[in-house]
Amino acid sequence: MSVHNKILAEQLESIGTLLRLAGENEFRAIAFDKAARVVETCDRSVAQAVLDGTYTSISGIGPGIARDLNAFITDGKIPVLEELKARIPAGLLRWLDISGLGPKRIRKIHEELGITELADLKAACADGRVAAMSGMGVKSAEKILKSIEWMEKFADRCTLDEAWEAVIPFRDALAQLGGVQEVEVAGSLRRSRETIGDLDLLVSAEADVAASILDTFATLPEVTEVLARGESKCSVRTTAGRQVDVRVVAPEYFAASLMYFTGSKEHNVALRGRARERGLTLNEYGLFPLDAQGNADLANPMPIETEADAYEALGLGWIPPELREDRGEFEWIRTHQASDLVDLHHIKGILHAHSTWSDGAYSLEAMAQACIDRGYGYLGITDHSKSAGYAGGLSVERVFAQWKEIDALNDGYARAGVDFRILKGIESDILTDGRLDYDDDVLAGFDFVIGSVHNVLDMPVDAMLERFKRAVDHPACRIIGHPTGRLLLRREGNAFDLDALIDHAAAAGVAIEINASTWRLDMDWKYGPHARQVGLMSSINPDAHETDGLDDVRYGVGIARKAGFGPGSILNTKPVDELVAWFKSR
Ligand code: DGT
Ligand code: CA
Ligand code: CA
Ligand code: ZN
Repeated sequence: MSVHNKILAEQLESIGTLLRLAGENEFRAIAFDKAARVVETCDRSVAQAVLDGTYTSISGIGPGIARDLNAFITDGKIPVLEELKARIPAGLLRWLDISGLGPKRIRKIHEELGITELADLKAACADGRVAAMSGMGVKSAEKILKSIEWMEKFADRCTLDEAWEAVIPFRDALAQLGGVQEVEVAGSLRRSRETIGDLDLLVSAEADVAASILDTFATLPEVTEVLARGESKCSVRTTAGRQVDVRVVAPEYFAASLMYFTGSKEHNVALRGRARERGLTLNEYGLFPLDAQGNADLANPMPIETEADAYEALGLGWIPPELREDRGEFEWIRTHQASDLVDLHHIKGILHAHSTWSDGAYSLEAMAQACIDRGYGYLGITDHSKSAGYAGGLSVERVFAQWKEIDALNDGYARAGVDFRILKGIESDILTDGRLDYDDDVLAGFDFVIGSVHNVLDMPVDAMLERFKRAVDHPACRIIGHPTGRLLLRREGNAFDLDALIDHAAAAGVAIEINASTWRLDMDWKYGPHARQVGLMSSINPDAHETDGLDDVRYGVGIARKAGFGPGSILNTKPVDELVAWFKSR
């Protein structure tokens, strides 16, 4: 139970910072700063002193600070800090990461300009509002803007598509080098997490070529900085701001290493536990028996040539990387196998896409052609509904006009013998009271309706749940779009009880999409086990606003696999006739 002094000092420092950000008494903030410095420079364990009461002999730590530290040591949380975090808008807390902008100036800008989001601060720096404030000026505004851009570029996490884009040149370059037997992406990217920190690559090669492989790696054109270099590993920063870690391991260790560096840490901990139960020990080099003294018998490794061998030796089937989060996969694999999960080749068509009829960049015909080119059998076009004025939402007249165009295009496909169909869909706003955006007779004319919340996202959670439930109860509603409204790395979604909505939707026979846009990936995969338990249908929807956006389906598939969904739970694995029958079945 020993918490390092530095960690305690950081907690106290945070309290001081947040007190200033909240506009509290400056002397109180100073007291926490001082205590932080005392703790950091103390030459004995402050945690120990707090626990055994001897802290009274450390000057600068009074009973109040001791109580706070004790709370952190025993509970991991300090009430005053939690209270401050809850009280200060989340947007402002992000501003603290802007280098060169302290809590006092943040507070001043926040109060004078009435803004809390990073994007708003950026705008205010760009349009002169920050520069016009007393004590700021053009130079300060420019500096803040630079820092924000820097922070965004080098933010320590990125979206899935950005991560793949960053890692592919490295993977492909490594694969071509002499002596390289295999290259695999490991880490969170292999697990298809919704956001990615650093990128992990694993190379199988003999030790004598490791140095030359790493030399090439470190000098690839995408590298701007070498962060660390060792005999068998190297970390670099890419020109796009991503960190890439590569490790070279001997072929005989590759399978065990791949398992280890795929993670997650939690999954690995559970695996090591299973190994121990079987008198074995698992590490990044392999699986070894334990001798009578409980030490690893490194001279006698278990034969592990593939990940599947290792899982088998631990009494398990091969667990797909997406499931390796220690969230039920060890149970799952007892009654399932990897091939039970939905895969990209199961996807038969596209639902949820936009055209120039509303805010899309391509004509309906071009979007349909892009689907045909990708081998899909249908496109359920879902432009925005009439209330979405900002996104060119369709008036009733324009809905009818679009239907005409759809009929004409479908006639054309039929005449030309193209096995493809456009379905008449709409992404209907769910109004604040839960109504859909057209009269019932108009809604009944669509092949399917997606109900999405696009405004007043911050309503109280109970009201938000009711709003969604009412939309689900409308007989025309077939799919709920991006339920929480989150934008990854940008804004939190509404924290209403999504499990309750899942129950409600499953009972009503309404699907909840997995929005495959890498900014959304909403609903989140963590709801998968509950959704499967109650028989919810989902749909992997690209929400494409341009033809390239259709390819986001692959990220949605990764998230659906993480959620544990099989093809039978995903609407757009159905051929068009079955799908249309499902839409009509309500
Ligand atoms: P990220 O990078 O935050 O998106 O998440 P991961 O899971 O890629 O984490 P990362 O890059 O720190 O580590 C890659 C994998 O290595 C991780 O999933 C599990 C494995 N691993 C196991 N133990 C350790 C450890 O003590 N340190 C590190 N760095 N990795 C470990
Ligand atoms: Ca990583
Ligand atoms: Ca890493
Ligand atoms: Zn939407």
